[in-house]
Amino acid sequence: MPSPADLESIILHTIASSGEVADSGKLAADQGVDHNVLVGVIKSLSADELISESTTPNSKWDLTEEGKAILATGASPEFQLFNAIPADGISLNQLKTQLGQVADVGFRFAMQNKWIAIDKSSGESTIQRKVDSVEDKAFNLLRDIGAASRDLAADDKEAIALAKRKVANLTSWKTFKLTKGANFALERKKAATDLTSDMITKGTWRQETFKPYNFAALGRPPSGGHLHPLLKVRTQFRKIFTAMGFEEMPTNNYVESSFWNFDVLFQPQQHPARDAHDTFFLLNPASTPASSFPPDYLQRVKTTHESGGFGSTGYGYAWQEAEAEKNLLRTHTTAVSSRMLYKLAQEGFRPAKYFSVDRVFRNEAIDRTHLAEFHQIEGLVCDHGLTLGDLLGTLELFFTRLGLKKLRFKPAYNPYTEPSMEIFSYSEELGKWMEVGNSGMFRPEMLRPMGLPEGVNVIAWGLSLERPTMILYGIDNIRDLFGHKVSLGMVRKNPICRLGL
Ligand code: FB9
Repeated sequence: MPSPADLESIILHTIASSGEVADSGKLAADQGVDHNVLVGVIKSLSADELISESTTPNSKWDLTEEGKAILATGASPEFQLFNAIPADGISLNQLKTQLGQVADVGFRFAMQNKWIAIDKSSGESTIQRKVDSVEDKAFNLLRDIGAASRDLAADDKEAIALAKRKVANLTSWKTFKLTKGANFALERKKAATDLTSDMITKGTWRQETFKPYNFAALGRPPSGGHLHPLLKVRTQFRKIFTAMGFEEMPTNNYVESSFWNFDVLFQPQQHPARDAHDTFFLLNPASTPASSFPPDYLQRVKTTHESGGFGSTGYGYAWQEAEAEKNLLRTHTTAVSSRMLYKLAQEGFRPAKYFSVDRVFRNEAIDRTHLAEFHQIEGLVCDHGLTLGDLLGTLELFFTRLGLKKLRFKPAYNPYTEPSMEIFSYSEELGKWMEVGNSGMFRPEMLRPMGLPEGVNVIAWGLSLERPTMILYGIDNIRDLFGHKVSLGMVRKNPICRLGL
């Protein structure tokens, strides 16, 4: 049995010697191979344009089992019925008695052929012959099909009539006529799959045939792979926030202006957090022109810092645009919250619940649990008449979903929230209270200049992604979790406990 490689050579040499392979079906028969195997070789040669193929339609009539049964009786049912009718006629019942189940089929086709008629003149229905003799064409055609002695087209009407009687059927298939292709050769030059440095230095790439890219090819299934624990814990936080009806904020800008990161939060321009010792300022581009900030909003922010408003005395200093223009790596995702709240005010206030989980950057001393960057998690609720009680209740709901039930709150200070609270939870494992976040109500000096309606408040809180992840995965040095010294094996770690209930 020739191999596909043999078949390839047979095809190429046949075309070279006689100009073509007239019919792939005949070639398959001559070689004693299944035509489908030969088609595979044809498609491969054709893909590389060694050969060209044209399609030849083929069809063949065959007998069904029923057709073979009729052939074995020597005559069609209608011919048998016609010959069983005496000169003076006969009833259908008598014919059924004589011919059995052949009578019904024979009656139907003898009537269709107009060989017989029903005579009711004597009161009882008898079947009479309408002609003296008939030719059993159906049987003759069955005999010729069975013997494959007649060349029948696929649309032969008599054969189609037999197919309708389910005594014959048509099989159709394609074969191919093969001729030389654009790249015809007796030997297939294996297409190169890589452009090597050797080809380039020697210039042999000019003679190479390169295998075309198959962009539909599936990628190699990865042998393994693990999500980083931070990403897995981020997904869990996303599920908790989403379940609480919060919408994720767009946080895809690490670089921010001091205006959005500090000034709009009513953080004074002399605040130590705005010093280069705590914040990463950019050298290039060093600033965002103040003209790109909403001018009316900028004026309200300036005035609030200088002389207050909304019951505030402000800070009483000369607010500098140049300071607000300085670009930095955002120190908190509250910069994103400020943009979202401003947008909410400008588009027409509606109650909203937002959250964010993304990287923030602080130019601080690093230690076992702190790097110069971390992932901040922040949640906020903006609505009419929110109170500290709403904040406490929301924090209870949120941290309970983390599995942190016993909470205590400690007054704290943030430049942009008043009141502010540090959040603590009692850890049974550690046997002590641990800080789990910070929170507060955004000040009017932040909210009013945005244009949020009177009476609308915002409760907000934040925590880090690294701290819970390190606890969940039993990692006590943040460098083993995040950064260039992380061992890749770490991503295979399983959590030592679950986040949540
Ligand atoms: O995440 C923190 N601790 C934490 C959180 C969850 C947790 O889960 C348990 C296992 C289940 C365990 C611990 N902290 C906040 C507290 C400390 O880790 C702290 O030392 C480090 N803090 C970071 C800031 O460090 C420079 C964590 C980070 C933090 C702190 C405050 C905010 C965000 C992140 C905030 C805020 C805020 C306040 C008001 C309005 C809007 C945002």
